Amino acid sequence: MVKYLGPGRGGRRLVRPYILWRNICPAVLLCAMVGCGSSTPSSPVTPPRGTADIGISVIAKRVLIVAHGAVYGYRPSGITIPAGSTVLWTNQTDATHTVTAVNGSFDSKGLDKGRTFQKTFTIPGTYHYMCLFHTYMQGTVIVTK
Ligand SMILES: [Cu+2]
Repeated sequence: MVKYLGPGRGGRRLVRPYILWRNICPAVLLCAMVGCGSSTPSSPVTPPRGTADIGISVIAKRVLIVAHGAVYGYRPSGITIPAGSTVLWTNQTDATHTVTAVNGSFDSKGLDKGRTFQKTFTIPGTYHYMCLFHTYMQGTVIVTK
């Protein structure tokens, strides 16, 4: 399933973790995790390591997850970036949030206070995203050519 991704770096980021998990799965999951049922693990996909940052040092846009009293939101909630740009979300609230694409193309998983999530957008289009824990939290990334 190798589709055209262009010369961008986004493709490599997607492939590497997948290959790692394929190598680790038989040894770790079957031996260490008892009764895991061989289902795909969800939380370890986005480890809080800095390895993903090595090739992507330029953050084109920063989005903060903020609280207005008991109401949370992304600020700014709408951004426009050229293709190939990286967006960094930072959770500044005490609550856990996610940055989850409505079309399923990305998902930060749970971000605790102070945690960040970054995504490089290589394909132009409009990406609506939301928080799985507070579905009224919604944002949009418009990626231009
Ligand atoms: Cu939330």
